[in-house]
Amino acid sequence: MQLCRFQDSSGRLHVGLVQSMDSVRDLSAAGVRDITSVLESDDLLRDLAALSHQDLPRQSLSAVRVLAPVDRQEIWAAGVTYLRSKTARMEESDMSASAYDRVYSAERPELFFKALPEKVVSPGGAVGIRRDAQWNVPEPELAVVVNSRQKIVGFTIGNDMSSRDIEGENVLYLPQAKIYTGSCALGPFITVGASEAEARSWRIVLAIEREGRAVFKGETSISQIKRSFEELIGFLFRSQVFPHGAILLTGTGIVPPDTFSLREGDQVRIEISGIGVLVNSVKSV
Ligand code: DO4
Ligand code: MG
Repeated sequence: MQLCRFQDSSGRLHVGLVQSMDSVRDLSAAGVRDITSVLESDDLLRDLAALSHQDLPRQSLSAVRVLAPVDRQEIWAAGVTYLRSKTARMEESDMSASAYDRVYSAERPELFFKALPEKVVSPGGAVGIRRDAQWNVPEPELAVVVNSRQKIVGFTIGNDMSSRDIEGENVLYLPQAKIYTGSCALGPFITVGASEAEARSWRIVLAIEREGRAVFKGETSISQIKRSFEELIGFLFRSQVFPHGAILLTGTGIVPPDTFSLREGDQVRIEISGIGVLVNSVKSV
């Protein structure tokens, strides 16, 4: 089952249950206020099954604007969870190489704050590349959706946009490399009811187009993530509460060659087999 947020032609916001690739049932017609209230349910699958049996209005997905599936959750990210990410970061920076090397095998993972819900870019929107950076890349990542009781309730697609030259210059610049206008996209749907083992069997594919031509394509398997999702979430919730839950991007395992940087007008397409496809254009910010 998949959940989404969407806006109708009059601008009203709805929560939807995706029925098929082209239609969605309007859960707002059954009184569902927001994504958070659904994810906070004591029995999410039971509630969604009951809602799916109600005669709720349907909308064609092509007739609505699908929004990032987040309303009140903080967005966080884990880093250096794939061997590929560790190697790339060690190559990008003399100064921070040992920090990346050590965090890959340390007990405590790298976790950083990424975005407020209102700053997240929706499917079809434009992600940002910083004007003061020369080396900008998308980071296609599985995003784990967690409720306030630390329960993993779903999975969506995340793009942890990053400025690698700023990050590589000094590890203390990481927040500037990672958190700026348009630096996080999420969507299109939250897949609920999948186990961690199932999510680990999914593949993630990144394709970047420039003026209609493919300029990069790469793929990996979620199974290459070194740490379990429970472990990452366990650290995120240590000494911290998330009253509305949280979304955790789980790190990237696809890194374009060092000669590649995004340009304004590029199109970034991220596909995760159990979720769908997140497409965004790129603009300078
Ligand atoms: O510390 C650098 C960021 C790592 C990251 O975002 C990733 O591995 O995905
Ligand atoms: Mg990342």
